[in-house]
Amino acid sequence: MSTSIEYSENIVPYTHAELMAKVAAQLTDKRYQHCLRVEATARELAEANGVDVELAGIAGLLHDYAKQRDDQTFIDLIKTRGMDPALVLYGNGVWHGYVGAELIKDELKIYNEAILNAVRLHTVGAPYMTKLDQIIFMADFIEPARDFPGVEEARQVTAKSLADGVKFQIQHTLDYLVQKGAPVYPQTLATYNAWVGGITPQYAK
Ligand code: DGI
Ligand code: FE
Ligand code: FE
Repeated sequence: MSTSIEYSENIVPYTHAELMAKVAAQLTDKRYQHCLRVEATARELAEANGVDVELAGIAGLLHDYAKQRDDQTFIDLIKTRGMDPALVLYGNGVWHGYVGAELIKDELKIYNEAILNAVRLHTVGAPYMTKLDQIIFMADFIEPARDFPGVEEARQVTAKSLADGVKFQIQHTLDYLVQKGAPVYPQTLATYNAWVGGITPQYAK
């Protein structure tokens, strides 16, 4: 149970209970419960893939910390922090990871770049992703309450190979965006090109 987790690595200046309360305060109960499931799934994937379990759990718990901020908060941060100006053209789906990491630094005083990067990349991925990045990306996609056609296959593929899970997800996401006629953030396409299209060698690693 996530409520019985005790931190021992001093990765963040909080107890697990304190960090849960900080996340809960920013989100509806529904989305907070999703974060707890992503935390638990991330810990399992970390255990299975030789990644620090405490680190993965923290990143999982925090991944949607900024999801419910208003658009103007994100737009202001994109402008004042010198982020990719093209980001303003997209929406919350792309912003809450990339720009959300800034709010985790500002408000929670968490500066661990492994955690921040996993949060930044959790929606759109990247051509190169650390194992932790891959774990948060996948935990968000396959946590137990996810229910979409293909999720069971995604779980099975990911259990066999984290990298194959990433490949599966980015292909699924790009397909979904194209079907909807939704705009595709260039990095989402770069992730697809790297992991599915074989344009960069990362997938072979
Ligand atoms: O935050 P969650 O709902 O738990 O999940 P998420 O962060 O993976 O996804 C947020 C949404 O972002 C999801 O509906 C897919 C969408 N998305 C991913 N890549 C892109 C995108 N939306 C647009 N418009 N463009 C993208 O490149
Ligand atoms: Fe998200
Ligand atoms: Fe999420």
